[in-house]
Amino acid sequence: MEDRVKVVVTGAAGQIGYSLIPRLIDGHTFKNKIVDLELVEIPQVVDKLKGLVMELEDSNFPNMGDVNFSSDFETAAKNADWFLLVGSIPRGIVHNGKKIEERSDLLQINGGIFLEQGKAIGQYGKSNAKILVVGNPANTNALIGRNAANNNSQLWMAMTMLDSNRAKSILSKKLNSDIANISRMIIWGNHSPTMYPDYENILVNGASTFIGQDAINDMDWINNEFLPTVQQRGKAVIDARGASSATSAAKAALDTVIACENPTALGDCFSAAVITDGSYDMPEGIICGMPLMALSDGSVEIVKDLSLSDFAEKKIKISTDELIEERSAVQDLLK
Ligand code: NAX
Repeated sequence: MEDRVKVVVTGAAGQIGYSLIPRLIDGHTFKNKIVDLELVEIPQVVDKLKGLVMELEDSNFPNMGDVNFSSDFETAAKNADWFLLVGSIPRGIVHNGKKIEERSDLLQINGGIFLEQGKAIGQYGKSNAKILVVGNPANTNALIGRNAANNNSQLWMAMTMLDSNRAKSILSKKLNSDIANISRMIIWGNHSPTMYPDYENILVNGASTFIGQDAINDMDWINNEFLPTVQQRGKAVIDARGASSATSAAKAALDTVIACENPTALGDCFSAAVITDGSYDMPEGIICGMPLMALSDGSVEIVKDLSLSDFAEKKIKISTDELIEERSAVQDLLK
């Protein structure tokens, strides 16, 4: 194996990190590539990563390359191909003597982290680096990071694959179909309870004429079960588990990497939030969940030829309005 890929993971000592990092080097996510890992944590917990590195060594993963851990993001960022930005400060934590409950406080504190990381990525990351923001509020963190990076050849994404996987799982049960048979599952908007999981554009069994709307034909179920269940699933997991989604979030991050690394099948697309460019009449300059496709040259583009019903447009507007509000709350970090 000659090809190498360098991957930076922040929040590496957190619960998503523990599930995510081993699977970056198991040969499945990056096929036939040696994976060099840069694991980044805040200074207070960085030493814990020594234990994780010991476990990685003890696991004999076939694609493991060099593994470093540190709290120095700039050094870690040098020549990296991928950035999985998982680290952030969760709601409820006491930060500088204040309990962080408000979304506006969360936006400001995490925005500060993404400002610094964005600058380093723009300056030191590879020119074609791909960045996946997992840490919440993911869309607006990605907007701040992308703006600070000021490097348009890099691709900034916020993760909506978990929402897309959740939606596929629920639809597959409703349609009595294998998950593998459901494609083109798009999450529009913000990774928040306002997101819009687009059941109308799904393909079932790859048949392009058999779209979700015809297949489901049950608006009561859409409005009262499907949409709220997908939108509130993160909270439901917290209520049931006493901790936020971790293994499913890690799987979704890996799914996003795999979706970007391999050309998308004709007619399909995958979900992530990227900077809007005016397509589908979305307001420009927000990081919004969109349908994406990976091309054989490694680039990723917005799929532009889908149609949206009036119902979908109304729902998506609620979410893009929220993204515009979030952007206003962090204006000072976007200069
Ligand atoms: P944890 O609290 O277990 O881990 C987060 C880790 O990030 C901690 O170890 C912390 O020390 C580290 N960290 C904080 N600031 C950092 C910085 N500046 N540089 C490097 N590391 C830093 O959280 P976990 O459960 O792993 O979740 C991580 C993030 O993912 C949270 O923001 C969470 O809200 C978000 N999620 C996003 C999802 C999505 O679909 N986009 C779903 C799952 C998850 O809720």
